[in-house]
Amino acid sequence: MAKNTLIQKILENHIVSGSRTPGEAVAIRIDQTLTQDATGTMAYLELEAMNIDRVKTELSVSYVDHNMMQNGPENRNDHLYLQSVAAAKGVIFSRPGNGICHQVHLERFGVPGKTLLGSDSHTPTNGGIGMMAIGAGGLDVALAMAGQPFRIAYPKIIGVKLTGKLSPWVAAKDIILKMLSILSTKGNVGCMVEYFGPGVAELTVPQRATITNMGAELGVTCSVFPSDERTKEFLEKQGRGESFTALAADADAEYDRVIEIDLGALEPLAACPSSPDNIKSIKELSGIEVGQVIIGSCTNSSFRDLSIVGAMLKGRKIADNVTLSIAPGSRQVLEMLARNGVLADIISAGARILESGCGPCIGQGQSPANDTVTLRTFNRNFPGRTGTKGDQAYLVSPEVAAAAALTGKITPPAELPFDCPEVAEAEKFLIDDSMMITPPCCGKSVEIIRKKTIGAPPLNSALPDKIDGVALIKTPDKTSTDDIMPAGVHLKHRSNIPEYAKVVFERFNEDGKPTFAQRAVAVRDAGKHGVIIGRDSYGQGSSREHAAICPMYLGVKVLIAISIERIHAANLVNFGIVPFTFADPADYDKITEGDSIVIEGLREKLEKGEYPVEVKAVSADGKVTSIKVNAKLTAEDVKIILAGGRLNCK
Ligand code: MIC
Ligand code: SF4
Repeated sequence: MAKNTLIQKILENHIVSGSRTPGEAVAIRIDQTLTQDATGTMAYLELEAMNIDRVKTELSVSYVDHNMMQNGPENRNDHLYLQSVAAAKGVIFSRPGNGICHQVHLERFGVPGKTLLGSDSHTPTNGGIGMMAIGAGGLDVALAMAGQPFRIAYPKIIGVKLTGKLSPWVAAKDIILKMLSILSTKGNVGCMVEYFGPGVAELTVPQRATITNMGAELGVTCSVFPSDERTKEFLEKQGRGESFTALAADADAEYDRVIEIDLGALEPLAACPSSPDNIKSIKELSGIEVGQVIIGSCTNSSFRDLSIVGAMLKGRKIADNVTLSIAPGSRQVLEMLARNGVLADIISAGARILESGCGPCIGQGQSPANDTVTLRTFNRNFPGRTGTKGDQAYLVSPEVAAAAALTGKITPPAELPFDCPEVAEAEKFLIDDSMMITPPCCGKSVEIIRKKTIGAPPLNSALPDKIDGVALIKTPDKTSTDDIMPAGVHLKHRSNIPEYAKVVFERFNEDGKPTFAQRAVAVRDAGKHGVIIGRDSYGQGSSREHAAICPMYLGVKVLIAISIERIHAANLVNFGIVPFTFADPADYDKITEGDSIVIEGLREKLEKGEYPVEVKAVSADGKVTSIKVNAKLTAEDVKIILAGGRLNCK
C-alpha cells in the first residue's frame, strides 16, 4: 500500500541519484528556473563562464523586479545585460514593470508537480500551485540552466493538517504567522513542509502562495500544497487549464511531524520587530501609533489582497498621521484594478501608488521616519531592512494594514465600524503576455550588452593547507544575509563586486573605527586569511550569493558558526569558503574578535573527512585555546572548496 506524501511523490519523479534517507544528499532534475535582476546578473555571468549556448531546462525566466529605482545608470545597465543575455541563452525575459518574479511566475508559468529552482529565497511561493519550488544561490541556478541536477538533503517532511475555515478578517498571512510562532525561523534546515487536510480546499492559490512564500522565513527548503479543484480553477482563469494535474498525498501518508491548525481558531497576528517569528496578536498590539503602512511584496499583493484593501478604503480617507503606499505584485493585478475601478478607490483614499516590483520590501525607497512604527504586508522585518536604522517594522495581513491606514494605529479589524467586505475572486484574470520577451530560436548572433558597471564574477584561490587567520568579526544569533550584504541603496552594485564588497557587514561597523571591509583587506594584504565567527542560524534570509562572494573577495576563507542556514551554506561552498560549525556551541564564547585563528593540515582533513577539526585561537596576549569544529560536506563539496570554488572546477 502506497503511503507517500506529495513531496515524496514529486521527489520520486525528479531524483537522479542519491539516497532517500533524511539528511543524505539527493540530486534532483530541475524543470524550470527563475532569476531576478539583483541575483540574476551574477547568475548569467556565471552561466556565460560555463560556455553553455542555450539553457537546457523546460523553461527559464529572467525577471526584473528588484532594482527598479534607476538612481544612476547601474540598474538600467543590468536590465540591458539581462535582456540581451536572455535572448542569447534561450530565456524568457520579463520586462521591468511586469511585477515580482514569484507572483508573475505563479500567474503565468507555474505548473503543479514540476520542480522550480530560483535565485531568490522566496521561490517556494510557487509551492502554492503544487510545485516543488526551491530557492538557491545564483551559481546553483546557473548550473540548473546548464542542465545539471540540483543537490538537496533528502528532507524531513513536516505535514501541516489544516481544518476549519478562516473567520472574517483572518487571512492566509495569519496562517503562516501562526506557523512561524510554532516553528520559529531557526532549526528547520533540511525540512520541507506539506499542507493537507480539509482546510486546504478553503484556500485559493494566491492564499496558498502567501503561506508557501513565508516558508522561506521558517528556513525550510520548500513548502507544497496539493493541486486540486482550486488549482484547476486558478489555472483556467489564467488561461492555462492545460497545465493542471491533480496531485495529493496518499490518504495514509506518514510525516516526520504533524502540526494541526484549525483555521477557524486563528485571529489576526503580526510579526513584531525585528524578526518574522516574533509573533503577537493584533489585539495585544492594539492602539500602537503607526506612521507608515505599505501593502505589497511577493507575500501579499495578489488581486484578492488588493481588492479587499480597495473595498476597505472605498469612500474613506487614511488617517492624518500615516502614509499608505501600495505596490501591486504584478502588471496583471495593477491593470485589473485600474480597469475595474478599485485603483481609483485606493487612490482617492490617499494611497501612494508604487510600480509593480519589490520596491520598499528590499529597501528601494519609502524608508520610515526615525522612531516610528511601520506596518508592512511583507515577509521580512530584519533590523534596518527598511533603510532606517533602529526601525520598528511589523509584518501583517492586508486587512490589518488597511485598518491601521484608516485609524492611524494598530487596530483589530473587527473593531472597525464596518463589516469585513465580501470580495469575490476574479472571474477571469487579464491575460497579456506582450511584455514578456520570448527568446529567438537560436541566440548565437545576439549581441550581449555589457556596459561598464557589469563586472565578471571574481575567482577565489585554492584553499591553503594551513589557515593562518584572524577572527575578523563575531556576529550574533540569526545573522541574516541582509546583515552580511545590505541591499537598499547598495543594491545597484550587485554586478560590481569590488564596489559592493565595501559594505560587507556594514550594520556592525562602528563610527570612527575601521570598517569590516578595511579590516579584512588589511588582513588579506598581510598574507593572512579572514575568518568569520557566527552564532546560531547564520545566513538566514535572502539567497544572495553576494553574502559569500563579497567576503570571499575580501579574503575570507573560513566561517565558524553554531549553525548555518541551507542556502547560505551552499553559497559558501560554491565560492570556496569552508562552512564549519562548532562541535561545542559554548566555544563561541572562547573566541574574541581579533584573535589569530590557526588550522593546520586543513586540505587533508577535509579530503579524508577527519572530523572534528582542531582550531587554535590565539588571543592578543598569546593565550592559546583549542576548539573543535565540524563540517557537513559531500565529496563534491570538498572538491569545490579545495579548488577555491565551483568556478575553478573543470
Ligand atoms: C530578499 O527578499 O531579501 C531578496 C532581495 O528578494 C533576496 C534576493 C536578493 O538578495 O537579491 C532573496 O530573498 O533571496
Ligand atoms: Fe522582492 Fe521582497 Fe519578495 Fe524579496 S521578499 S522577492 S525583495 S518582494
